[in-house]
Amino acid sequence: MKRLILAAVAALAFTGAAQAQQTLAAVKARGTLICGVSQGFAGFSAPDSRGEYRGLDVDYCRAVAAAVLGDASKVRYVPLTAQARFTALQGGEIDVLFRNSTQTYSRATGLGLAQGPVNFYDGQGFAVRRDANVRNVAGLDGATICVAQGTTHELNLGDTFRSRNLKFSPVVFERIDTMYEAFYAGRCDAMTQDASALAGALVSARNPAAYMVLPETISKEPLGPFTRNGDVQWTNTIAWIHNALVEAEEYGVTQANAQAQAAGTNPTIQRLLGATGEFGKTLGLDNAWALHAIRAVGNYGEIFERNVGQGSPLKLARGLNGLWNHGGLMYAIPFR
Ligand SMILES: N[C@@H](CCC(=O)N[C@@H](CS)C(=O)NCC(=O)O)C(=O)O
Repeated sequence: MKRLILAAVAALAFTGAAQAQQTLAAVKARGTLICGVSQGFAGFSAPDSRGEYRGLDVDYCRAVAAAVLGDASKVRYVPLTAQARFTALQGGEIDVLFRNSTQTYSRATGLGLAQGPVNFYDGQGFAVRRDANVRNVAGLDGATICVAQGTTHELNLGDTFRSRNLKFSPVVFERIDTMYEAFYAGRCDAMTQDASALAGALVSARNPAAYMVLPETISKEPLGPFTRNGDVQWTNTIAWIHNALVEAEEYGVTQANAQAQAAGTNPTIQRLLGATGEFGKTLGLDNAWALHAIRAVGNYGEIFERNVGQGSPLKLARGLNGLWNHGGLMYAIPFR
């Protein structure tokens, strides 16, 4: 009997592992990538005036579709709240989550999910009304603070204020749009979230000049993709697409010149773009997968500048998101 039960458990575990391995094959068979994104904040993932999703996270979804399916437009976007995002991935509703999600120990070890490489180094910030004359976090002592449920921010807020002996009253929201409305209506003295998300929110406020983001951040928020545990091939695919976008920036391969560079003579660039070697085969992709991705969305620097940098209303500086040889943390693993 015991042996039977053990065999059944082993069979179940095997089925689970086999299922977990199937995302790449499932995406190819379906012909569409199902990408989990936010419900909408400017710069990362938000529908534009024509209803088309745009942003840094969206460009990653498009890069994956281009690399895997050869067509960046073959993406179905699933907008998810902070609360719902990980269950949607666990339950197989989405193939990958690109939703300003912070990588942490408990998310890595407790959720049955795999964390991909960091594609945006962020930190938790605070937005206040300019006329409130608050200039730093200490100035928020006794403040009412709007915060989103199911985020790293709830915990960071409590930890920071307690350890600095500051008092605060949290007002917790499940939906981000209701949080913004509450803040703009003056129901809280400050609203807290990732500094990038605050910048994105304020550009679409009715009167952006009335608000400011405090220069101080209180946490590390390494944002990146999540996939299901046990699907090494798919997790690798997502990781190497990010790597390719960063490597492309380092080697000066751009959306405009990628095709010409593939026919050039630099051996690193030729391997990256699939002109030599068989780096597509080991991932289960077309040899020109990185070329497809870069032609669709550009290199990491182009993605950054277009969506959140100088080419966008957010105008965020590269900072930690610069290349490693320009003082940042973006460092691609070599294509060897
Ligand atoms: N990076 C943080 C926060 C991510 C997050 O969900 N932020 C909220 C606001 S603080 C958001 O962007 N919501 C957008 C939405 O719900 O569409 C995390 O992973 O917990």
